[in-house]
Amino acid sequence: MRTEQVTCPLCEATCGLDVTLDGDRVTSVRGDAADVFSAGFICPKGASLGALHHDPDRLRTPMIKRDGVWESATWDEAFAEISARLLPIIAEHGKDAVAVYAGNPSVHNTSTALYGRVFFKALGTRNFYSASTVDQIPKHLSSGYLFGDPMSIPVPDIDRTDYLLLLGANPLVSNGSLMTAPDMRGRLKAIQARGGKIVVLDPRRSRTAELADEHHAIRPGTDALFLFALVNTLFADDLVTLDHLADHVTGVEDVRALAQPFTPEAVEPITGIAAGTIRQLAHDLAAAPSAAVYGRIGTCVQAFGTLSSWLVDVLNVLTGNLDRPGGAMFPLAAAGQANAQSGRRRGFAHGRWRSRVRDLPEVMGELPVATLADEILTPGDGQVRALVTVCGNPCLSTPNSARLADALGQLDFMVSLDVYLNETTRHADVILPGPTALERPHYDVALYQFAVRNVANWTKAALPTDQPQEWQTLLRLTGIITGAGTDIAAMDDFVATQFAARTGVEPAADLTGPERLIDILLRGGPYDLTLADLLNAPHGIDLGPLKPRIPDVLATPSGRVELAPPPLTEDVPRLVAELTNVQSGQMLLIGRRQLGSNNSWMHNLEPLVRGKNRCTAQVNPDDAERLGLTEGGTATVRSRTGKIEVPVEITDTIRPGVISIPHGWGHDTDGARMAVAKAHAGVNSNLLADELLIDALSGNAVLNGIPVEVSPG
Ligand SMILES: Nc1nc2c(c(=O)[nH]1)N[C@H]1C(S)=C(S)[C@@H](COP(=O)(O)OP(=O)(O)OC[C@H]3O[C@@H](n4cnc5c(=O)[nH]c(N)nc54)[C@H](O)[C@@H]3O)O[C@H]1N2
Ligand SMILES: Nc1nc2c(c(=O)[nH]1)N[C@H]1C(S)=C(S)[C@@H](COP(=O)(O)OP(=O)(O)OC[C@H]3O[C@@H](n4cnc5c(=O)[nH]c(N)nc54)[C@H](O)[C@@H]3O)O[C@H]1N2
Ligand code: SF4
Ligand SMILES: [Mo]
Repeated sequence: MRTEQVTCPLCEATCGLDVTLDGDRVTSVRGDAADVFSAGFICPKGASLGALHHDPDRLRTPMIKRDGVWESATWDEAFAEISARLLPIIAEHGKDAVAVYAGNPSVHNTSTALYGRVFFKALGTRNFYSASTVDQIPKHLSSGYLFGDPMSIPVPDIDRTDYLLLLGANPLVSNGSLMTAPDMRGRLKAIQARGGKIVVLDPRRSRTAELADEHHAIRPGTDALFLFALVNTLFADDLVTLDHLADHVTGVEDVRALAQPFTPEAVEPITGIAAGTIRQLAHDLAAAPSAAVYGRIGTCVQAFGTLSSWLVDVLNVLTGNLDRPGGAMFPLAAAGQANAQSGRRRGFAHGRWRSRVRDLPEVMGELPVATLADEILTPGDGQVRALVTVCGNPCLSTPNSARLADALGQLDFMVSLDVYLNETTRHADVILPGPTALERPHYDVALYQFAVRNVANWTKAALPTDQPQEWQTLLRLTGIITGAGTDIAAMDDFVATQFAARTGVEPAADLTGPERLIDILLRGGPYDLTLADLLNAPHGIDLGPLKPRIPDVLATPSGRVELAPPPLTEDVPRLVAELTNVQSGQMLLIGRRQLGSNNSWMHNLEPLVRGKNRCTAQVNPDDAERLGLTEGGTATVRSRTGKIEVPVEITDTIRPGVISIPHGWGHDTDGARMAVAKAHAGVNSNLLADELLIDALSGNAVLNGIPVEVSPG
């Protein structure tokens, strides 16, 4: 029996776990009490890492589909198949004929986070898609223009703040997002214990709203109006205090002018938040010794996702809370912090190219996944004919998923790097599995860039594996595309040389793979750490609380926070038009996250699905009565794109006029191989999400506030 320390890669919280092994069997997974960041915290998903590792349905060998029948294959056979089928498509139709979809776990996986882009660069396709456009791309877009770098996303300094205003986030269930912070309950309760206040804006009384000091049930999709009314009040009541930011901000007067139409009275009937409440919140925010405004997925996956994301930081600036302890601050990770690299380009632009069919803008080199099906289904020059998915399940995660599934069925070729034969990978011709979290080293190169404390933690592989690591698979694929062949070591040396050139340090002679790259990033990073330092610290290294980083962090053309950048403010007239939109009483669909779910992919683990069916439609008692819905009965929910039947749960935790169905369910598809998930199938709420509803600025999908018709039966 032995116990290994493993950083959990499942969500953004980066908890340190103690994994106890008896030979190659996992006997227990517990929170690591000595972890410098998580101090013993664990959630049900982390506790299921053993079940995931031992899941008999998890793929352990490559799979090739021939004449519709899946066969286990060797790695060489799988790569030969890919070479034989992908290269002719590129030769005949060009690089853009191959699309990529990178899913959420690709960011949580050191191999794919570091080597994915090597492969994607080799592919050179403009048809790059990811889960970011059903998630946080609006926040990257607003940050790119405000601060000059789309990775410069301020996080609430939650451990020191006196006032936290949360919109569209439920960190007690999600464990935080764009805010890496294990044990949210502990951290939120600590705010209250030191006399601080938590306010939640959410159409549902979520767990976080239950704990908060105030909850206001906002109408879905109206956050930008609410936030603008706070801005309006700050100006009207002379509450704007830039303080230490005074010399570092431009555009304040432009914002004042733009905020004019959005009085609390004007937004009240649309947001459902009383004008008096809005005024009070603005005064509380301004009066708090320190405060942070934080918006997450509820504010992003809506029609005004970018404006909401922008206004969150406008409020942080206008109250003098940006970049100061207890406010919203810029982390400084030990490795790979994008906005700390030397020789950065100044300025940011999106829309450098546009999608072929719907003319949607590129943001950070990617196109909106809401238009992936269009690009596959619409004939003509530049049509997508092949797809590579990396850790993604877009058939459950993206809008109008029935149409996307149809589109995937029409591809000439599809490869999936994935660990399950599921709703998406069933459409593939080749599936390449990767090792589990216990069989690979890990360093959270992406999420530490959003941590509320600067920390660094390296995980050694707890168990050996005879499968290739995913970085090796990605380099093999790179070799196929570039013609460089099968010499992975040589390609890896080349990658390391490039990393070294960027950071100005020599690659270590005795390391390879992610170990070598992380070592380079650490040594070239702000704390002069080495991989050896982290290997000597299995519970992590605490690098202290966040420190102010303005002006150095700013990369805008002016070198200041550009508070009213035209590419964002050009969208304000669309929001002004909302002020006169007549409210129809239409039911609006929103989602909700659940402790035992991880988007779509952990429902094959018995410990996470046992108990009553969680895939229910929550409705308010008033709506239930009006619509004739009964507790435990069935509701038929229709939108422009589809129709689903789902069990009804009547609860006053949800605002009237709103119906909530969690996403990531719907595991009854033929051709998937996930026995437990199939027995707890639920329904796919993204059959109802309309791919035509997007945030105009970013192309991000609208997944909350979807107009639906609801009827019994
Ligand atoms: N309606 C609605 N839809 C939503 C959302 C919502 O709130 N409402 N949320 C959106 C958000 S925020 C996100 S991030 C997306 C997520 O969208 P996706 O990333 O497309 O979906 P996931 O469910 O995370 O699927 C992850 C896939 O990766 C595979 N996988 C897991 N671990 C590994 C690994 O180590 N290696 C490899 N190769 N594969 C692995 C799993 O088997 C699964 O196929 O969903 C979005 N969709
Ligand atoms: N257990 C669990 N944890 C997860 C995940 C998971 O699937 N399960 N997924 C992970 C991923 S990929 C992400 S991106 C994060 C997301 O992390 P969070 O953003 O904290 O996610 P949610 O729990 O979906 O919280 C969103 C909240 O927004 C509310 N909401 C919906 N529409 C609106 C609106 O228009 N306005 C406002 N103000 N609120 C609205 C919803 O009711 C919900 O309570 O969670 C991560 N953590
Ligand atoms: S909160 Fe996130 S990181 Fe922590 S154990 Fe749960 S899934 Fe893992
Ligand atoms: Mo996400």
